[in-house]
Amino acid sequence: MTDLRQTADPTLSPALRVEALESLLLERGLVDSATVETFIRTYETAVGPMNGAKVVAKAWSDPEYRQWLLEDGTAAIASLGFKGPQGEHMVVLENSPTVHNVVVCTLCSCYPWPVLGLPPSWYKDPAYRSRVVKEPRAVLAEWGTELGPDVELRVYDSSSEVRYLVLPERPPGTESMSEEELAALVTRDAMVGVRKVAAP
Ligand SMILES: [Co+2]
Repeated sequence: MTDLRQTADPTLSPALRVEALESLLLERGLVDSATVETFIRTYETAVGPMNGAKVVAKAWSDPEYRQWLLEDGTAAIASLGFKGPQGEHMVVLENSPTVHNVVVCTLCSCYPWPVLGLPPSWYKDPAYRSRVVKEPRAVLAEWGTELGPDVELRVYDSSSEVRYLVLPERPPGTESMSEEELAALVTRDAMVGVRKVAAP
């Protein structure tokens, strides 16, 4: 049997603690392994950054949708079918030539699941979580994102009910591209704000 104390033992790695917690839930019949499997498969295959990319491409192509997205992110995103846990209160942050937004959860790993899937390991890394607040320009530079001194850098902390999605700048040379072609350019990293969307 799994020991409940293992789930809260700070000397164990998060992975081991999660494993202990999962074993415990299974042993006590609180979840069944099929449900856990389905959940993991769903977030690996059906839900991921491809959803957020569709939102961004639509906002780039349709000014009315963009306006709605910035005013009521939750409803505009749900209209494309993307909703569920960790997406109940969505706020969309628009990047521009003068403002660059980047998202973090300083407390843990809050992340907008319906549009980005599960968070990557670097997002959960304590180093990213503390440094992006203290020295955001240095962190972004390490991602290859150099911002001019005239660009205002805003760091958004997800440590509440709100989950953020960055609307990156549309790169030059994409004027004639379809929504589908645009979506293929949009990356997870750009929607968290650590990178820009590269020109094709
Ligand atoms: Co969190």
